[in-house]
Amino acid sequence: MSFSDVVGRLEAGDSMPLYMQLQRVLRNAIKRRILTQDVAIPPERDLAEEYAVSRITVRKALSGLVDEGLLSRRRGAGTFVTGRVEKSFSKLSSFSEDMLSRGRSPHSVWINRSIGAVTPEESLSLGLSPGAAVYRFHRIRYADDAPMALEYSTIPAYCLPSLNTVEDSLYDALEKAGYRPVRALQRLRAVTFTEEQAETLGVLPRDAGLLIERRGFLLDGRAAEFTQSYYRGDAYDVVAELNDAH
Ligand code: 16G
Repeated sequence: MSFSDVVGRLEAGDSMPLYMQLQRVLRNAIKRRILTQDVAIPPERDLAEEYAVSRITVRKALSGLVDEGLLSRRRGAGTFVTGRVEKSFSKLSSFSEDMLSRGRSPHSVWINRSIGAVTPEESLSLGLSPGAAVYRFHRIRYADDAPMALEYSTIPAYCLPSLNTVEDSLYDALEKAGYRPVRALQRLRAVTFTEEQAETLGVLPRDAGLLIERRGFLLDGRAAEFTQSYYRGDAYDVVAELNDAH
């Protein structure tokens, strides 16, 4: 059986550009789990022949899916299905650590970073008195070139020496300052992305997302972070290991 027998063919008479048609076929196969994590995509030359399109069309289709995070390129080995990220719900790890442990390269784009007085909502979440100073870090989080999450963190000012100490990783900065949380409470909620959020994450408005709110604490019980992370619902499975309570 050939690749296109399994994955699907292009429809004759479709007016959409060929690279988009090919992307649709591959995207659907990934969504329907016909193509699963770590499956290799055939070489460009073979795909071009099989779908009777040019190699440029194949290259453009695959690059777009790499940008979306559905495929990833491994140097010297080819192009593979990325699969969904399995995120542990019970580990106090950071986004950077989660990605590095999967061999993916994390980076962030800053939406905003500022210092200000705590809002009433934050003061409840963090147990701070009204007027206390906090840092706010708003970021788009990427794995390789794919946007994965939007993250809004509020950190009490006593946890960091200054705004600029946070570079790639918030937890690295907190650890260096001696204020990395050692315990956390998390809440998970289903959300639909607003138009603006969807555009930032490269998904469609009203697509499903996962909101995880983490309140992190220090050994002495003081709060160290309140973070709202909006994860792409199409890219994440949230997992937890459970043990018999008896
Ligand atoms: C994770 C945490 C978030 C933390 C961030 C730090 C969850 C649900 N949230 O996204 O609370 O602020 O990692 O990541 O896991 P960083 O050290 O890479 O900046």
